[in-house]
Formats: sequence, structure tokens, C-alpha cells
Amino acid sequence: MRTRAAVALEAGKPLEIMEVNLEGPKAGEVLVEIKATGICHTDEFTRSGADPEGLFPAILGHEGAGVVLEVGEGVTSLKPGDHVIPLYTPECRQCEYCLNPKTNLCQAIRTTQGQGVMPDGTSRFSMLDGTPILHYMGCSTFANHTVLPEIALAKINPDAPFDKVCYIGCGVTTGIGAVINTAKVEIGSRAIVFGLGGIGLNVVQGLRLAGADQIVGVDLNNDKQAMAEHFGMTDFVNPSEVDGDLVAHLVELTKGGADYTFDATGNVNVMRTALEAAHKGWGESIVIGVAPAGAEISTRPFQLVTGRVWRGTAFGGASGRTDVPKIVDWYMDGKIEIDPMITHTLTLDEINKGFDLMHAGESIRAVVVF
Ligand code: NAD
Ligand code: AHE
Ligand code: ZN
Repeated sequence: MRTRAAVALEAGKPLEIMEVNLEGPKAGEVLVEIKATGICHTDEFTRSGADPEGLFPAILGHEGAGVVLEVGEGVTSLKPGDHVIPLYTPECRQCEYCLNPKTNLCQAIRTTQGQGVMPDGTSRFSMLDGTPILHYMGCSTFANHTVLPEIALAKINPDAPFDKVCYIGCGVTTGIGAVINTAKVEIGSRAIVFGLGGIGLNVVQGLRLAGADQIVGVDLNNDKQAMAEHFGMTDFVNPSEVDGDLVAHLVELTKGGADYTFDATGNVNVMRTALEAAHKGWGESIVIGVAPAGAEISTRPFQLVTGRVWRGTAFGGASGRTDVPKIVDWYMDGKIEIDPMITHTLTLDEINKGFDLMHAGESIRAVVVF
């Protein structure tokens, strides 16, 4: 079939909207009509050329929601008409990783996914002249139709609005999951969230759900303050307005350091600040942000010797086929809020504007609706 997609032809270039060829689903695969997709900073990270795994030409996008149109041979858990969210972290429920409750990092298809191809080593997308186009994060949601492995699809409540719950495909689950699954924040905790964008605001919302007493938000952009307060932030710090050492300021504000800190910026200097602002003896710092090729984190080992813990999280530690439908239900039941964070709705033709809004710090999430 043919479908319309935003194609990243080269690193650093705007996406190009074009008709592309899409082959039907092979064994174990599913054809999905994408109804809506969010634009996450990780899409920009790859589009810009900062991703060491970035490959081109590719169809980016990993925060989608849609409807199953066709299933390949052997697919048993999904049927045409089912509403689904694509999963960049699949859940095969069989690999060594899925069988270990300590991780959500299913490895069943990680190698081919990182190479931009389906598990059989080939791409389903191509240009009209036949040139192959690569998949991205196993999802490629910047296309009106896409093909995914069955294990990379979560079946969701059919009443859920696509243009809102697409955000559960990455940002919502990553932020809330970092608090609940990775940090396992206890009631009464003090926490600091660095970066109040599409991920950080969901960390803030997760902290409120978990019953944190103090939720400090740190961002260079004062315009993020009001929205973060809406989601539960108790104190706001703009590092550019702090006299003297930022770590000392945050440690004083949290009366000795935070029980939990979260980096949602992807800046390795911020990651260091986040670790060092965690409480001596027990503070845990969770790295969520994705850093550019070649970037490294550092701190004095003494920070760890004296009890601080540095950890990371992918997709909020969520096992997608199990957890994503539950998070959709939390949204439908009003336990979590999504709508205010979707600040812009765009057509596919306007997708590059979504990246401009992100750079200008004007959007939280821009969502493309097909
Ligand atoms: P975003 O652009 O919406 O938000 C980033 C925020 O950080 C902005 O509000 C910006 O003003 C702020 N910021 C930037 N530099 C800062 C600094 N030095 N100090 C304080 N604040 C600063 O991006 P997003 O979509 O929220 O993504 C955030 C990060 O999380 C990105 O690196 C993204 O790639 C990563 N991410 C990781 C996962 C995961 O599974 N680990 C999932 C999704 C996104
Ligand atoms: N390709 C990058 C790493 C990118 C990365 O860390 N991706 C996160 C998801 S970000 C979603 O917005 C992730 O889940 N990683 C685990 C995985 O297996 O990809 C690089 O640095 O090479
Ligand atoms: Zn993302």
C-alpha cells in the first residue's frame, strides 16, 4: 500500500512529507493505522544527528496511538479494529529480560530495532523509487500507517481518545514510571525534577501520585513554572537566577538534599548536579534524559561512597503490554491528567513546526493528528 509519512532524509534537515510504500505485515507483524502521534525530544535528538544510533533515511516518531488494520500469520493477541499504542520497549514475556522482574528492557528484537529494520532484517517502508526507508525505535509513528511486531503493541481501551493517549506511548509512562517503578518513591519524600518539559512534568505528576511532600522543579525557562505548579510542583528554581552554587542552594531548599532527584534534560552537567543534590546517605538520582553521542557523566566517587545512588530508567521501567493499558485506564478514570500538557495539535504537513515549538520552549507536547 501507499501511505503518507514525514521522512528524515538526512541528519539536521527538516522532515519531508511524502507518499511512501508500505509492505503488509509478515508473520508475527501487525499493520496499524496511526491516528495521532506526539513529538518527543528523543525524536529531535535523532533528527538533529546527536543520536549515535541515528540512521537515515528513516521515519521517526515513537509516541503514537492507532487502530489495527491487518494482522500477519500467527498473530493471536490482536485483531483488526483493536486500538493500540506502539511500544519502543516491547514485551515478549519470554526472553531472559522479560523473565527478570528487575528490568523492563525486553531484548527479543533490540538488535534489529537498533538497525532500523523489522525482526527479519528488512524494512517495510520504501520511497516510491524503491529506496528502502528505515524504521525508528521499532515504531515509526510519523506515518499514517506503520507495521510493528505483535510484541510491540499494547491493546488499549477503545474509548480512549487517540490524540491524548498517544502521549502514554512515551512521555506520560516515562515520567510517572520513573517515580513509581524505578525510584519507588515513598509517601512524604522530598524530590527535585530537573527539566519541566514533556517528561519532567509527568515526573512531577508521578511524585504527586506517590505522595511526595516537596516537589522542587528546576528549569531555565520561567514559562514552565505555572504548568508545573498545576501538576504538583511546590518550589521552582531557575538556575540562571540562583546566586552561587546551585547544588548548595538545592540542598538547603530540601533541608539536606532530596530523597530522589530526576534528570529530564539530557544535559550531563545537569545529571551531575542532580546526583549531588541527592541526600547524603540515601538520596537516589534517576537519569531519564538522553545525552548526545560522546557525552559522559562524571562526579567525585565520594558522592557514591557516601551513599548517593545513580540509576537510569528507560520507558519509566514499564512493561508496555502489561502497564500501558493500565495507564490509559488511569487517564480515563481521571487519576492522571494529560490534556493540559498537549499544548499544540498539528497536521502531518505541519510537523516541522512541532520541532520549532520545542526549540522555542513554547510547547510541552505537540501532537500530530492524522
Ligand atoms: P523537552 O524539550 O520537552 O523538555 C526539556 C526541558 O528541560 C525544557 O523545559 C528545558 O527548558 C529544560 N532544560 C534544558 N536545559 C536545562 C538545564 N540546563 N537546566 C534546567 N532545565 C533545562 O524534552 P522532553 O520531551 O521532556 O525530554 C526530556 C529528555 O528526556 C530528553 O533528553 C529526552 O530525549 C529524554 N527522554 C528519555 C526517555 C527515557 O525512556 N529514558 C523517554 C523520553 C524522553
Ligand atoms: N540511541 C541512543 C539512546 C536513546 C535512548 O536512550 N532511548 C531510550 C528511550 S528515549 C524515548 O524517548 C531507551 O529506551 N533506550 C533503551 C533502548 O534499548 O533503546 C544512544 O545513545 O545510542
Ligand atoms: Zn520519547
